[in-house]
Parts: sequence; structure tokens; C-alpha cells
Amino acid sequence: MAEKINVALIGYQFMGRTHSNAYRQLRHFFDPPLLPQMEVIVGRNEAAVSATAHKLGWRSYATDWQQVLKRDDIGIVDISSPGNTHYPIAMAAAAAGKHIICEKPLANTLDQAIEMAEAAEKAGVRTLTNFNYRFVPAVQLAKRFIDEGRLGEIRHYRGIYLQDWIIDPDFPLVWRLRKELSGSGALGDIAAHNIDLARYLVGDLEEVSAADKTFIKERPLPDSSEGAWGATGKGPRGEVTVDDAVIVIGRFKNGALGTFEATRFAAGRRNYNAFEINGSRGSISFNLERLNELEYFCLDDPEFAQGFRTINVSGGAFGDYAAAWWPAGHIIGYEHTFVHSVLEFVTAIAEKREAVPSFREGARTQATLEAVARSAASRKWESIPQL
Ligand code: SOE
Repeated sequence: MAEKINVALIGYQFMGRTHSNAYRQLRHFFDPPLLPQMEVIVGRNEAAVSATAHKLGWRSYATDWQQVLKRDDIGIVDISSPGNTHYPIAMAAAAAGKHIICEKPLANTLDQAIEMAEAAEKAGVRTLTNFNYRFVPAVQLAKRFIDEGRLGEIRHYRGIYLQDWIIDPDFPLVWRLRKELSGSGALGDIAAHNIDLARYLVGDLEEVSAADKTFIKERPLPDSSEGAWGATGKGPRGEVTVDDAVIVIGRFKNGALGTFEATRFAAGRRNYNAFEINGSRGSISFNLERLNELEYFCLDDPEFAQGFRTINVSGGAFGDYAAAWWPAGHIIGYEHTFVHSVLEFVTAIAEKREAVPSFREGARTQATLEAVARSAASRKWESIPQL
């Protein structure tokens, strides 16, 4: 029987739910070397967090994360709360010797992200920045194709992440639209995924040039003082202090060119996270809204048989993550990516190795995000510090 490790989850909204589901499902489908126990879920609103604890299957709840970090029986701290809370919680968790999993982007500034990575490294605790889309089996197949050289030399990475959930000008001023809470808008929320996937699949970028835009400058204040998602309203309005959309061109260190576009104003695109990669021998294309599929074109096929083919990435042929679920063709979804990232994290803890992507990796992506923000402000190319 594998050893157990108690988890304290901070945050109980969207990400709190995805992480809870991951901890719950993990041992039903995998054999992790360390078994996470859903010990305590933490949130400021007692009525809401106690109801959520019960619903999501946590043994207990608490309203003060600082008290929870003092507990010797907690081994993992999971930070699934808004961006401005990542830094103070992670710094305190590292000081308390806890392993830390943190939602993306890692921090609201590059300086904070670097400090978090260094504090954890110094404390000898394991970390994971939860860029969950790395853990889609089709994305892992894309990585395998690239690493095996099937695409040849990589020339282009074209990433787009399109959503439309704030297109209504009366959608409230939630925390993601306030810089002091979220750090940035579409940039940190969704371009961060684009850029992390590009770094994972193609490598680090060295410089970027970017433009951003805030289309709706004021929005109704939300019902809740905590800045949670409230009803669309017509009451007093507050200023939107982040970007609504961002476009980027970039150069990778290995010579490839990249383009990135992220917006929450693409009507009809709900969570359209897609990329295409072109190499000297072929191409691949992925779209999260069809996440079990990878499109592949190969110039090594005989000319009369050339064309994009759609590979259904499910079942035993596609690595441990896909194999653990259902037989081929019996597809998986969004929530499974979180189970895989939790598996990577507890396995790394048990094996006493760095989890991937660690806080250091999260800080590298943050360095790119910050260069994008700098470029959008300066209207010049900006270089990316290599960490
Ligand atoms: C909201 O835009 C959001 O939940 C992001 O925060 C996630 O990172 C993304 O995976 C889905 O959309």
C-alpha cells in the first residue's frame, strides 16, 4: 500500500473544483506511489467553503490558510486561489517545508515568480506550476513527434487561445479584470497557456513584439465584495485595469518563429486553445475543443497519399495517461488533464525529483509574459531574460 500525504487546498471555485476532482479520481485510475488525502479545503467565506468541502469530498474546511500551514500533518499545499495570493501563500508554504502545487500563471510579477522558485528550491520542497494542457495525451503525442524528429526542423509555432466570456460589456468586474488581483488579463490567463505549450514543444523564446488592447474600459462592480463572479449588472462601474486581448510575434532560440493570439472577445469561441506547428518534414495541429485528436501531415508519406490525417489519441497505444482511462476511441476530457498533473506531482515527490513543469519552469514562462507586457507598452521588441 502506497504511503499517504495530506493535502490542503486553498481556493474552492473553478480551479478548486478541478483539483478536488483530480485528487478524488487519481487512485481509481492510476497507482500513484504516494496517495494524496483530501484533508482540508480553505476559503474565506465560511458558509461557502463548508458547503463546498462537503460537496467535493474534503474531510474538513478552514478559513485561515496561515493556521493551516502551521499543521505538521499537511504535506502538500495546493494554491488554487486568485493570482495575488500565489506569492504570499507559496512563500509561507516553502518556509513551512510543504510541497506546493500552484495554478498558473505562477505569480503576478516575474520577481515574485523567481522568488517563489528560489524559496522552494532552497527549502528542498517539490513544486508544480499547473499548466494542465501539457498533460493532454494528444499534446504529449505532439511532443513525442517533435522529439523523434518526425516534423524535422521546427520553423513555425502558431498558437491561439480564444474565449468570449467577457464579451458582454455588462459582465461584472471580476478579479481577473483587476490588475492588482490578477497581474494581467488575457495575457496571464490564457496566452500563458499558449506560451507554456510553445516552450514545452518548441523551446524557449528569446525576444517578442506585442500589442494589447482593453476594449471595455469600465464594468459593473460584482455583487460579492470578494470579487467573485457575480451577476451581470447595471449598478456602479469600476475600471478594467488589464488587457482584454493580446497579439504577439516572437523568435525562438532555436530559430523558429512564433505567433500568439489570446482574447476573451472572440464571439463563439468558448475555449479554443489551438496550435499548429510546421517543420521541415511535416506539421501537427491541435485544438482543445477536440482534445482527443491530433492532426498530422508528413512529407515522408508517398506523394499520392499525402494529406493531414486525424489521429484519435485514446487507449493503450498513446502512453500511460491515455492508457489508464478507457479503451481506444472512448474519449477523455478537460478534467482528466488535472488528474495527470496531480499524478506527475505526487510521483515526483515520491521519486525525490523535480516535477515538470516546476516553479522554475513557471518562472520561465512568466519571464516571457513580462517581456510581452513590456513590448505592448514600449511598442518595441523586448528580449526575454533566460532563467
Ligand atoms: C478562464 O479564462 C480559464 O478558466 C483559464 O483561467 C484557464 O486557465 C483555462 O484553462 C480555461 O479558461
